[in-house]
Amino acid sequence: MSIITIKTQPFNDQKPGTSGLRKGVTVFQQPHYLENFVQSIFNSLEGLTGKTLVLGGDGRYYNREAIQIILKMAAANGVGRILVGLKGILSTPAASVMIRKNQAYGGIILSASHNPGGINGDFGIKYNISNGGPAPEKVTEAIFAHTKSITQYQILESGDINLDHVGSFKLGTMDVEVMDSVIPYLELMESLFDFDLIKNMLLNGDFTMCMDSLHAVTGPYAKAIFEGKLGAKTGTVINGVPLEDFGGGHPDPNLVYAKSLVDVLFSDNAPDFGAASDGDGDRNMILGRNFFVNPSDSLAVMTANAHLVKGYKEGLKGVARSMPTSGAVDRVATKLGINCYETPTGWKFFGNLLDADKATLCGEESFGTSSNHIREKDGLWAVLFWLNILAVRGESVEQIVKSHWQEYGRNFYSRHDYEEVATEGANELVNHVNSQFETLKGKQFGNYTVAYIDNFSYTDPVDGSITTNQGIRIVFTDNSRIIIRLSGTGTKGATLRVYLESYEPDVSKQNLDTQEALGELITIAEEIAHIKKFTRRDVPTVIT
Ligand code: G16
Repeated sequence: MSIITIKTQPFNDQKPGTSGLRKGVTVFQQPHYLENFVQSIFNSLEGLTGKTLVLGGDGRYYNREAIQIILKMAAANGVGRILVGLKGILSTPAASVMIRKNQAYGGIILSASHNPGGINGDFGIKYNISNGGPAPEKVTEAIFAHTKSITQYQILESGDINLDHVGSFKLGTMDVEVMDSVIPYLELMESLFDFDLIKNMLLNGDFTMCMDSLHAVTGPYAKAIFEGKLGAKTGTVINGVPLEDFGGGHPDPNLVYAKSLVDVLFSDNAPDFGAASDGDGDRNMILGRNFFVNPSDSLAVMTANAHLVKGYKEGLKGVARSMPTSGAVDRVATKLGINCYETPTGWKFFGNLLDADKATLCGEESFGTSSNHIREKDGLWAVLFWLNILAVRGESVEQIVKSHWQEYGRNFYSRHDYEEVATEGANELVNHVNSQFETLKGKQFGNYTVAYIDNFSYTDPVDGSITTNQGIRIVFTDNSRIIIRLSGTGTKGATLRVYLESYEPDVSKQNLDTQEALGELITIAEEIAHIKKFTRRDVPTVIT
């Protein structure tokens, strides 16, 4: 086996987005494309020689090929040991567990998360640092800088490693361990939640649930936890076999792409509880019988009930949410007397807060919630958190959320996505809104008056780093908000996200339909941003 050096030229489109580099599979399949990015990761890491890395992915098309390439490149770049997920499978939260448990130097996760897979779908790669979390911006910027000047990469000439069995191998001087990540993940979950109580609810009561893994990575983990350890009946986990193309579906747990689960939960004989997770297992959607829990509300309810959950009984140090996430959790934090931090979109911004013990729970409107147990968001963790609350309180999901609204008031909240619109139009829309920064303040729109308009920037309270241009906020005098930003995870054209929020303390008005309650704000957003004109769409692709 010898190390060979391959000459290459930079690609000009390897800037990581909100969460790693995401492109179409065919882009990654171009000669040298993956290799350039992987070598740039290695080039940007100091002191990598002899260290341990974690490697795996969400099982999508090109996962196995990419793993073999990365293994050979790691061996050629002096990595000491690599822990690889069995069959190449590693959910994003399990990768975080493996990095932390094995005190690895970092990890490479192959995933395009909720984006569709298959030969015509998307692929992605992200680097996680030694705390188990996504690389912060200074690391991704260093990787990007290397992609722009790369001239060669190193790779070991060798055969492939058998990923289908647990075992230890040698690749040059590097040790390769193929590991089943379900085991350490399950052990961590058992330490955080009252499995006996949940098991009792699943076995002895008339409680029923359905977990939809959308043919993505969580299938093996969900089966081991719910049908194995917790004794739920076979069939509780649906779409539990990971497929390279996610069965042709879109592995995004929301009301549109997980519609078949939503239909089950809104049918006559609906189970008490439903949940879904995404391509790489870090997102979650929570449903009750005939009831959808908005992710922003989910974070607030989890925060308010954390004292009932085994691993969080000692109390929370603080909470954090991304800027576009509703302020529902802020109200709970105020009552608990803890800090609530507001960060830009992207899980990487929570890492410092968690490391510094400033926050215990974090969450985002984009169906992500997690805690300080790892440094990624964690879909199945959120499902277990909810099950633990349900088992303690013995009430339905709907009762729990509605009593929460009664106590704290309801933050009506919705996100309108316009996916894959022309980039030019999306940029023009943003410029058009930016051009109104001087004129909008104080302007009245029906019942609403603009208090201020700005572009969100964030100063990290731990390391002082500053991140600017994180979304336009139009905030009204009653604290209602319209937020406009472009997604950093799409791969085709641009995806416009419009976030809408208003607060309703009056219990008699809390049962309104969300879109109805936000109707006036939706009209104002159109008036200010001319969404239809710039996107050339009459309606959003996805409404959450
Ligand atoms: C990623 C990030 C999240 C972010 C989401 C949406 O999630 O980790 O923090 O909220 O993308 O980002 P955007 O609005 O820029 O598309 P995932 O699950 O795709 O890794």
